[in-house]
Amino acid sequence: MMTALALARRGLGRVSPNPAVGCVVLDPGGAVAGRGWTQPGGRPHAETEALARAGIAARGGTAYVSLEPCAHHGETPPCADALVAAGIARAVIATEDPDSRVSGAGIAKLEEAGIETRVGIGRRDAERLNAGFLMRINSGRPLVTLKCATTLDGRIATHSGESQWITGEVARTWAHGFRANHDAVLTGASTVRVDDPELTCRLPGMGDHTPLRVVLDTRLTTPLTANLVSTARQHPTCLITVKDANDQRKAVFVDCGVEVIEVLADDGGRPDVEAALGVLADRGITRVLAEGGGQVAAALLRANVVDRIAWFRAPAVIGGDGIPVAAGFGVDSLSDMPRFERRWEFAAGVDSLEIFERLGGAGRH
Ligand code: AOF
Ligand code: ZN
Repeated sequence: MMTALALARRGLGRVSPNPAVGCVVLDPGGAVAGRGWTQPGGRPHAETEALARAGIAARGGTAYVSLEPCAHHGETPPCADALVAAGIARAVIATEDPDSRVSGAGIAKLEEAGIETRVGIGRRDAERLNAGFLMRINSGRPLVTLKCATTLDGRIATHSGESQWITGEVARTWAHGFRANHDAVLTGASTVRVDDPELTCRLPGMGDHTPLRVVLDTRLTTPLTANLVSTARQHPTCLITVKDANDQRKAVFVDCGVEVIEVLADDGGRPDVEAALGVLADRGITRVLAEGGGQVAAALLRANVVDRIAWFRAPAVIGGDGIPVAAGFGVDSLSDMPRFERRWEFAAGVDSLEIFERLGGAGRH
């Protein structure tokens, strides 16, 4: 199952709105006969791929699948039927698929066909891996990972706004890897103005892993000369602004290939982040990497939608006049603080990377 999960992970960022699933088929003697994972675009599914490789070796064998096989006729026939037809004797499944078209029906099909079926092996890891898919189905929004790159004292720039580069080359390479396994990357218009990021995945051979690029832009002030705008025809880009945006300004962006989406304003007059995430979920986005500045971080934290934090820290100190990682967001008492727990820590060259998960929140099942 750990192998199936590792295969599944390959799909993250490329399969939405589908889950990233992995499958390992063993022959009756227990040797690996076929491996598969959900393909870019979400199809073919993992099981079809693994069974195709296993061929007749699957007969009487075992299938390890990181998610309940589907039971519905989509563009491809149900994976549960494919496992039955291949003559699989035993199925080991990490967790159920909450999609209403599946939701237990895949397991039922296997059992009805006499396949010995076990569910729950590796459940926690499978749920963590597909937390984005599960979040979209269960809560109508994508999983949100906040990426920060700060000094030890949590600063992202000096008081004059100088921010490039606080963390080193290795940390930045990791950050490109994060882009690759997310469906969308989210930033704010002021970050676009100041840093002019491309928000692409520039890892060798992974140029086509660039996620949808999304800018929260209250007044449509993103410069037309910004890298994001000039590359919008190569990499899908959208601006999320508030309702009743200036039509002329909107048209200019649309002409550049940038999509403009209007959502309700929050009490500060900015695009409401929950509404923005809802719109992204409606478009099939399951995993969002937030790479903005202090305003976007504060808005997400205030709305309590930060599920994970990927925090790169450079061994350096700016001091109190530097710009903090999150602007104020109304924490008056410690009991109001969003709290996280540290899940992993890594050395990223000279910097450190810690991954946190919201306490009691996404990814903890
Ligand atoms: C599987 N194996 O590898 C994946 C599954 O639009 P369709 O027809 O591709 O169906 C999408 C649904 O199929 C998705 O919501 C989820 O329930 C399931 N995804 N199932 O057996 C896979 N990716
Ligand atoms: Zn399937």
